[in-house]
Amino acid sequence: MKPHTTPSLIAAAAAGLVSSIGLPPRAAQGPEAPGPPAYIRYVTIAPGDPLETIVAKASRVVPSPNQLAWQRREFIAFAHFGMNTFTDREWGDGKESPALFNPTDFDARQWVQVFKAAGMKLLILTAKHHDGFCLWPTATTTHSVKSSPWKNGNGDVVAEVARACRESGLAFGVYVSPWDRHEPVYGDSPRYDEFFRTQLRELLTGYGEIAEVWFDGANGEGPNGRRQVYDWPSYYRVVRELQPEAVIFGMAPDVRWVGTESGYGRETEWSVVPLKVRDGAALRPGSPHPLDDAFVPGDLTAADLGSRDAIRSAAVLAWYPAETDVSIRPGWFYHAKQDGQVKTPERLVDIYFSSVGRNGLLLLNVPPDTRGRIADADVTSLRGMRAILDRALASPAAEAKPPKRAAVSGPASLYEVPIGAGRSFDVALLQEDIRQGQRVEQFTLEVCAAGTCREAARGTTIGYKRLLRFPAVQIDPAHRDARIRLTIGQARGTPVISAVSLYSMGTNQPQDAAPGVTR
Ligand code: FUL
Repeated sequence: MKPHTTPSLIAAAAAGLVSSIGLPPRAAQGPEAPGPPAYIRYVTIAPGDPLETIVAKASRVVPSPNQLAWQRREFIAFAHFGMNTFTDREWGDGKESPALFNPTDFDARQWVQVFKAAGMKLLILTAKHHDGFCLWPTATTTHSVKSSPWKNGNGDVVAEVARACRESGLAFGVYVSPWDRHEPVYGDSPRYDEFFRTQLRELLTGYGEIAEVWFDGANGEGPNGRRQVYDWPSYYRVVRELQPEAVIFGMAPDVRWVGTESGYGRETEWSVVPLKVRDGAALRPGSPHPLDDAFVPGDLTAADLGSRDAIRSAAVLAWYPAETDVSIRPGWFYHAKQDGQVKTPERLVDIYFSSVGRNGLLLLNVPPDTRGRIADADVTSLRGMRAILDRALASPAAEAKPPKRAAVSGPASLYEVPIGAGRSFDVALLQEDIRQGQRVEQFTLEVCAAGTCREAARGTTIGYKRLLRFPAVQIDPAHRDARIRLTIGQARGTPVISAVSLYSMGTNQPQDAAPGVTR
């Protein structure tokens, strides 16, 4: 990507909105500064900025309050439910009769109980998938639950799921597919934009608080053979106005797709990444959503999104963290023939370590069946996953939140945490205080006892949370001085570590970081 600066950015700089090093104004600059840090969602890179300046700028980018609240949810649920559940398909063509939608034993409370017990904090429902069938009685089309036999056309799936979430303290979000294979005005751009904004307004005003709006990038042909040109900024404006605390996933600048649908994030996962901006579009430094008018979706599938090499030629660096979506089954929708292919508890735990444990959020899809309930096989797997995690995380062999910094020299920092004599462990949990930015580029974990230290694991990024599994370490009961030592070998400025904990998972777990192997 070639460096470029938009004319509006130059105007903003001239107006004093952007400081000379490309930072929006901020009350407190240093990581140790008193008081809550003002947030810097993005920085601009001037042509010719040396790498050290770019790295220093990157170190100051932090999440917005909405992004921080989103990140802290860690593990969230996706429910693909709709016309495809009844046609046994993954993508409908929009020609399905609403008469097919007829769950026999719909129970949103059962979904929510299952998700809550699994430790999930938010549920995103496919209010409309690409086939255009709406799970709420919208006024925009007759292609909805209103025309179905379910509850004689008086049902509202969105309302029932939203209510069940609210009753049990789960946050609620909606997937609304912009691609609509049923709607005749799709492809007729201004008319469809208005149609879609109206659907958004219905969803964002009628169902209480919406924590996440999921915008998929699929953009195929509609029933008239035309492809819609979406007016994204106008969609964002509706969300910002009606649900100011929501984050927008996907085709928007709040939360990015991790780049795969496998459930596995990158071992080196940066939340500060280059963002493409539209030439001539305004960045709005004073706004809570400064990137909305300028955002251009980029390729998120690359192996490296945020390293020094990746940020070297950026024009804008933004806080743009990863959401890792994966289905518990091969398909996104329920298919009875996949009942035997539900991911095992062990596989789900491995996915958890490779998503939440790699600075991402895990969005796990668990599709309700034709009854309108979560099937037994999925319930059993989720229970098993939770049991493994609870057992492992119940009693730390060491824990410090935050750990004491034992030394700082240049970018290298040292933290030490005492380990109980006789304890054993094979998992480490590390966290950076991302309110101060994401800074760690390389770290080593050593176990020190009786005057010697030995490496247990090493890695690159930490970010909000890093989980590492390694061969078990047993501390001799006589070694009362045992401690874990975290050395930050390379960082973007002074890192701020907020947690170091050690746990024991036990037998045969996959390894993330064998000693001596750089991850
Ligand atoms: C994709 C869609 O096309 C799939 O059907 C599914 O909804 C997935 C989460 O996003 O792009």
